[in-house]
Amino acid sequence: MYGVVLAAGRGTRMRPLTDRRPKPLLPVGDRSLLERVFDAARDVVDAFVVVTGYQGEMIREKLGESYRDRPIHYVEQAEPKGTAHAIAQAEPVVDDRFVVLNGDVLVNPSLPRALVDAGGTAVAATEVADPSSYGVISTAADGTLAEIVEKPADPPTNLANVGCYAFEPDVFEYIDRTPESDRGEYEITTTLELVLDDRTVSVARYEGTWLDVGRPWELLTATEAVLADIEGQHLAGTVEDGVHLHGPVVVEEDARVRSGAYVEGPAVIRAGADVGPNAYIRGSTVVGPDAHVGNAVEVKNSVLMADASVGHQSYVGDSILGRDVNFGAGTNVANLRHDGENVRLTVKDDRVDTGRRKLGVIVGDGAKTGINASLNAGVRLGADERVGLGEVVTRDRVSE
Ligand code: TTP
Repeated sequence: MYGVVLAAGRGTRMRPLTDRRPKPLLPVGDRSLLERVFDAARDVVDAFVVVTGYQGEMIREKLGESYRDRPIHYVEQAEPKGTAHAIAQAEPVVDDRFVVLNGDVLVNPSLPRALVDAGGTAVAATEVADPSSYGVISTAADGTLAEIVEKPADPPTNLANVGCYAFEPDVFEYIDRTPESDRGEYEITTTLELVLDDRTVSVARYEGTWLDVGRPWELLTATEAVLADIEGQHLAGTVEDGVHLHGPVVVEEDARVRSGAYVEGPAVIRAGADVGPNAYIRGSTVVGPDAHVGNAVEVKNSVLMADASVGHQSYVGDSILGRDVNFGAGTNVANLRHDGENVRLTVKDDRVDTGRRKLGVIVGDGAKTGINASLNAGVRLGADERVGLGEVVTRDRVSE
């Protein structure tokens, strides 16, 4: 069976982290989101079809021709005209029943399995506390799909559409007949309405992890979820005498944790990273490949991508630092508002409640701060942005 993975979106809500990479290549723990989607589907899938678009060449370069013995076919969606349009690009490759997964979700292998077992055309559904921001699924008396209503004010059920499906090859004929939606996209949920006119659609119930990684803080949530599954300590790199390791900690090959460092897991120090001396790393933190955390730096619940560097006597909390970010000595991140309210972040021009009391900064690749810079909670810095020495940054610096 083929697994079609949708990876063509622009990822605008994730900016600035998606300025220089497609969203599915964002790192979650020790591998990319896309590789985690592959891992979830690998049991039921013989080969993958990846629909690429925005910065698709990076995906081809990074993943190559196969993933853990499963061949990868790439197809191109020239414009992100919607999920149905994306799936249509797979038509030349797939010739049998297939599953569809988004390239930006964190799910367990039981999800693709449930779709396969459901038979025929199937949509995955999971119970959520507040379904009003999702596509909400109603079922008929026999448990098959009755209707999907997008973001209803008064949700008829608690079942959210996970956005993962199984299709018969005739879905391509239905996609051909799918009209444009109000927001100008060809959406697979509209296609499903056409299928429903002719036959039943199964609802595959799913109860495991389902994290849609669409906005910056959701990358922290996904990282927390993945790191929570680490058991024990795995120390392939160098851990100098006088380092204190507590809880689940991974130190990959060629990484070095210097004397006096105090690491409270879950934490992953990736290959080639250099931490300390006397650094304090608190969970859930990933210090990316070849990243550097200097003397007397505290990093808490944060993601440092490859080659990021945090200079001595800095504090980084609940933050994401892109590739090659450089924080000058004494850079301090605020991650809590004085009024104790949730931190808000700008997502596509809207100020959005992140649901987090603690959130620091989101920093695009290559950005740099001078010594003693102060960055307020919920600030985004664009790729290559420069913050001067001693500067206080209270507003986003991202060109939209
Ligand atoms: P979205 O998250 O709706 O879109 P996006 O990834 O472009 O992000 P944003 O809204 O922030 O710009 O897409 C859901 C999934 O479908 C995601 O995995 C990307 C994929 N997709 C395509 O492959 N092609 C498309 O035309 C669209 C709209 C989405």
